[in-house]
Amino acid sequence: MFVLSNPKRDFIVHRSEPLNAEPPLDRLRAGFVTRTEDFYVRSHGALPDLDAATHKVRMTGKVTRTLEFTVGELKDGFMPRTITAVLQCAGNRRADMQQVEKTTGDPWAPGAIGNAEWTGVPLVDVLRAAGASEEKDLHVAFEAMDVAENEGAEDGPFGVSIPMGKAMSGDVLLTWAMNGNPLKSEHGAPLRIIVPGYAGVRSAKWLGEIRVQDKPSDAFQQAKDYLLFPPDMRKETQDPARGTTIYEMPLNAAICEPAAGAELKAGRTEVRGYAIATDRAITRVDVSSDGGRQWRQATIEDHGSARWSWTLWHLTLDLPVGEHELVVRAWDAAGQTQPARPDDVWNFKGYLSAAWHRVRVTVA
Ligand SMILES: Nc1nc2c(c(=O)[nH]1)N[C@H]1C(S)=C(S)[C@@H](COP(=O)(O)O)O[C@H]1N2
Ligand SMILES: [Mo]
Repeated sequence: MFVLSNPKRDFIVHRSEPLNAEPPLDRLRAGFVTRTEDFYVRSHGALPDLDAATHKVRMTGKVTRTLEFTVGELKDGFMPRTITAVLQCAGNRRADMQQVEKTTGDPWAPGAIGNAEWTGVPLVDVLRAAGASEEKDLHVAFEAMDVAENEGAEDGPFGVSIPMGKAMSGDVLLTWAMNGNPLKSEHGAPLRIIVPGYAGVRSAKWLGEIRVQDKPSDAFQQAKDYLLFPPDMRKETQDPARGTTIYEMPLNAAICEPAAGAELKAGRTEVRGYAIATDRAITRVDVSSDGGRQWRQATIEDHGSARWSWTLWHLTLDLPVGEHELVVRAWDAAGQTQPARPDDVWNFKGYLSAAWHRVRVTVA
């Protein structure tokens, strides 16, 4: 891990070719909407160089009319919509899981997440224009223009799929803009899909083809990777039949400030972070300063009804001199909370790391 400047200044870089990097957590927590320059990047292969003026995306498969469109044609032909939604990597917070036992994948801190304003056209409108079959057991597959480096398998075009029911929801967007500006190339220009509530991997960047089909994508990312495995499974023995495809993301929360290892002055300390419950409201955020024995409730910041966004929270603590373990856990509208220890959810790919987040600080 080293720090590199362009295109993401002072990011924590897990890999530079292709860029895999996350922002420092105080910058992540700077606003309800994450600035594009503070938004993580997760890429499986080299950036494809696509010309927005001429690049065409095709819609094929179980449709009555095959469609082909540039971004310009999509903008001209359909009503745009803007949705504020979190995009979050299934490997967010993997570093915590790696303290239990090594996993595959990069050691993401809690920064592989961001909340952006995405502008595009609802996928459902384009599916209807193509006369797509809407049967519930169908899948909509996204094939991208980048060649993914696949661990333990041959390189191949990045590909994923989502169930038809989700594709028809109206909130899944064929997206050309992020935070009011055209998508940056590292975020999928000229056109990507945004699937609110699902793991980031389903939000394919650099779209090439959208296919309506009767089974999930057989691309590596869909069929072999991004599966949640039971704890006994190891890299050497992995059997995709025993894995569960990761679509919706679990309840999670993280402390963004103070930073892990911070040396603080005695007195008032502002603890700030995010929580997310994926299509449920966050009803309570508990913060402990003694490793999780006693808890206080943080103030939940109100940003109106933002169905697919995160929830920001803060709490002022008065910490005495000494070492402290700050802990956060969130509760959702179904009365669920997070597991206490990463041991409880460990899996060899290090996905869905959503145990209580712990940050050690020293007060002098
Ligand atoms: N074509 C393509 N789409 C992709 C990826 C990729 O490597 N190639 N990475 C996926 C993963 S795992 C995540 S978490 C998000 C990251 O999006 P971002 O880089 O815009 O933050 O994009 C997803 N879409
Ligand atoms: Mo991801």
